[in-house]
Amino acid sequence: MAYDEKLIAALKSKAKTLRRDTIEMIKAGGAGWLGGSFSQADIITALMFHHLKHDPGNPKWEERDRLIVSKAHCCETVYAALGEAGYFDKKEYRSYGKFGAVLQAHTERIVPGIEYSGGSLGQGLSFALGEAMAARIGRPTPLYRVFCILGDGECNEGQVWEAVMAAAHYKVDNLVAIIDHNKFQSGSKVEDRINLIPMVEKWQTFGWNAVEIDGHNYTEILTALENADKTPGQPHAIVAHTVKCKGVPAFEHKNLHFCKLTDDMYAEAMAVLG
Ligand SMILES: Cc1ncc(C[n+]2csc(CCOP(=O)(O)OP(=O)(O)O)c2C)c(N)n1
Repeated sequence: MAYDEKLIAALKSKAKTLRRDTIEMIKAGGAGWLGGSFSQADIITALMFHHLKHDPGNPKWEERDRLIVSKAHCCETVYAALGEAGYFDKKEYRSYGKFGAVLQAHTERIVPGIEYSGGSLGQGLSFALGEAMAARIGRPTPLYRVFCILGDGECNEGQVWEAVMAAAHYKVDNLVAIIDHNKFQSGSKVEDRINLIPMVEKWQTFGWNAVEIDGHNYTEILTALENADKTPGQPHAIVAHTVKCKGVPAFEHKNLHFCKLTDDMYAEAMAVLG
């Protein structure tokens, strides 16, 4: 599908802002989830600033699409998107991770716009499935769509595959799972743990309409999201190939999972994002 160049340029610019604000939060908090926040930044941007139906002035609007970030440790780019969209004042970034602050190091529903309090991996897809099924009760068409971002390492955890089976069985077609396939989890490569690669075939075998894309290419992200809307009768999985730490070349492909930000790293990042 072809998209307006101005739209793509605007989304790229937003993603740069999200990555820059993520760095500012991690600097303020002393440490943070750099790698997985940066790998999902383009997906979050495409959802929040183009695809989702939502209203920052009315975060609890009943008809809003739900964004469930199951890899809830990667909170900084989510906060950055919400702050940028106007859900809360960006000055909250300065207290990120501090005792008593609203913005903590895993997403919590206390924050306007956050749908899911997480931290224990492997549970968000079940939560998302419940939300998606609720949107269908007593209605010919669902009241809203539900998007769930999972980590690839997370797919080793918890209830992920129970939710996958149930969603296919009940043909929950207003549910879209997006797997941030950055090939790393906390301490190692995903393939060196319980290997789920190749990933897309597994979701297909379980009955999902599953595709794989480049998770940093906006044309591919937007096309996959639109195609999900046009394909009824099955839940949808988008396996997004991403790069951990994408956005600052010196960091890319490194497993900066939960890390401190040295002054040198801050300067390196700001030279690209500032
Ligand atoms: C149930 C559970 N087990 C272990 C952890 C510790 N943990 C935090 S992040 C992480 C790795 C997650 O890897 P992935 O889902 O690939 O995330 P990403 O690389 O995108 O940050 C682990 C194991 C956890 N939060 N929850």
